[in-house]
Amino acid sequence: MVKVFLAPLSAGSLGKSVGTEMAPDEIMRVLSARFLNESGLGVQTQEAVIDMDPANLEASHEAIFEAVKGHSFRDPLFLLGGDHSVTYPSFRAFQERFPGSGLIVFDAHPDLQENFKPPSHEDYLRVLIEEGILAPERAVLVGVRSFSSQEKEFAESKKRQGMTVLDMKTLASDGLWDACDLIMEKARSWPRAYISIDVDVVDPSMAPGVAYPEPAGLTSRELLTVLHRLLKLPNIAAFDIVEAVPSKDVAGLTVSLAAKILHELLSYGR
Ligand SMILES: [Mn+2]
Repeated sequence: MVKVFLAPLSAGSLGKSVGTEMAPDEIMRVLSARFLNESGLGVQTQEAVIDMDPANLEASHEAIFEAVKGHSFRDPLFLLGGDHSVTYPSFRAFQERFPGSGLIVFDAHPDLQENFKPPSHEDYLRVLIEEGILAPERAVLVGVRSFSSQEKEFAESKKRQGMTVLDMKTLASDGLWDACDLIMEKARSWPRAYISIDVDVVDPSMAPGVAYPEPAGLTSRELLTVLHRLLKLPNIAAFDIVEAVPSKDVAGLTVSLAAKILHELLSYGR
């Protein structure tokens, strides 16, 4: 049995991803009806619901921090959000467990807005970097295609310090295979890698149930191709899947994509 942590949280979304608290249950419901994944494996899961307080973001983050800190890591961490702010406490606990680790984020947006407290889904990545929890040279952003000017400025300054930004334009012109090579070369130098997937990295035609649909993203197959390749890394120890909003979904496409992604990730190391 592989443990899957559920963090039904939308309090970190500044009122914009309301409904994402419904995603973990929906994703697990769809997952339970699936047969084998594309590697021919059917992996049994056990849910571990993390107690969220919708009125208290800091307390919710603390609960996620404690849950991740208490994880055995005999299997990787699998965490379902919830809005993207869940990655803040989760990576913080991960970093305490495996110092010097890196974070690979798939997202249409960089989540690098001005730091305000407590960290939200618009600035969690900036907070991780500014608080020194994540060194810029161990941050990799993949699939981004919409920046505010403030985010652009921050990203450029962190790129000079080693942050990797494989934006959608670069992915499309240089190809996914080159991008994978680059990510894997970086990740191999870290003790452990954490992969965070905001489902809005996928094109809204295939993942419409998100707070900020951003056109011209990865296809669902392209995302899976990259993930299948990254799963060959020996040192991945955590995955999260965030920002699906079931109430905005069309024909269950986004939830079923999130469930399929999780299904593929569950075979890591097996
Ligand atoms: Mn995000």
